[in-house]
Amino acid sequence: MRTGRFAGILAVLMFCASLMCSVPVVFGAEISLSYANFPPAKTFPCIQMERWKNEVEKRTGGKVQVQTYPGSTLLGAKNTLRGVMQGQADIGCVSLAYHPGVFPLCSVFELPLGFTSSASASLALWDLYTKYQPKEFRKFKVLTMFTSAPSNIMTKVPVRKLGDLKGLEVRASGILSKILESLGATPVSMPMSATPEALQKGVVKGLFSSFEVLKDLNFAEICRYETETNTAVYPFAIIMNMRSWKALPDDVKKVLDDLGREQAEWTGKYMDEHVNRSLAWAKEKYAIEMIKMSDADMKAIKENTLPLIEDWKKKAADKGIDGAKVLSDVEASRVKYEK
Ligand code: DTR
Repeated sequence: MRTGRFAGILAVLMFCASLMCSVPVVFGAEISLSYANFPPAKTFPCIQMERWKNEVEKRTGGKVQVQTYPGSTLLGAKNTLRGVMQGQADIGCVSLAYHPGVFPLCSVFELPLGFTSSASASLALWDLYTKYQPKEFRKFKVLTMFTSAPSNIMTKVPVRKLGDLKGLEVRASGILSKILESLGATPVSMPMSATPEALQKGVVKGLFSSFEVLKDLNFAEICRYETETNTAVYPFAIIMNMRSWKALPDDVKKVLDDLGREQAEWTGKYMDEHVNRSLAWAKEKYAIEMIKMSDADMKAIKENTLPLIEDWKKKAADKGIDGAKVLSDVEASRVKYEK
């Protein structure tokens, strides 16, 4: 840490210069990294960001300082990919489902593959990325990946049977919007960050996501009916600007690489535990109603969504991806981690 007037001016100039380029600022803590996240600070993508920050600062002995920017204060949901590519942030959180067609391989995790937890899906997603090193991420360093917990339907009006979904405007994104469509609903695709306003204004009558948002975004107040589908998850990637990555010393690179799988596992476990806490909180505070559809309806949901898997395989083949092999690898991981 430099002292004195000249050093102070130099530090300010360096900091300003760092905003125009992607090379981490060697300033104060030696290395300072900016980390952009789109949803509010109390949501799980930001909770895991703060844990990663603390671990990196601890494991580098303070050599690296991570400046976190939750709630779209640096980059929003739709401009994180470009923003990290251009160096507006060193690191960013991307929900793959917000970018249809951009992630032909890892979007497999948006399909109804039968994962029952974020813990198993997150590890399976990281294993898939590690094995295939998909070219869809070739412009970035991927620091970790994880998923939401399985998705369910949270609504202002009760959805007790499949027919209740007909024409109902429900928020989702990516392939999960197509799942809703296959069930007769009217999907309205948008990032999670846009969902509170859409619910308030009545643009949507509910949302299709994991239950922890009932607490983290207080959706339990407006969506008192929770229909359990426990289907597809939403995959996420934490990406880093490649110039920022290459500028890091080897010892810091090792700390970040060692955190890859560990952070996926930590986030998955946190997510599953937090879903349970959030449901208990929502039942206590808002007396939400948990709804299970009939076995026949659940069977119909499975049958109606199967064609989406074939659609994904066709799109994957168009990109030179052996979809059947990817699905087989993901299923093997699901069996392994869901034991
Ligand atoms: N609904 C998905 C994933 C997701 C689940 N919980 C949160 C919290 C904050 C942001 C996203 C999510 C999505 O919109 O990406």
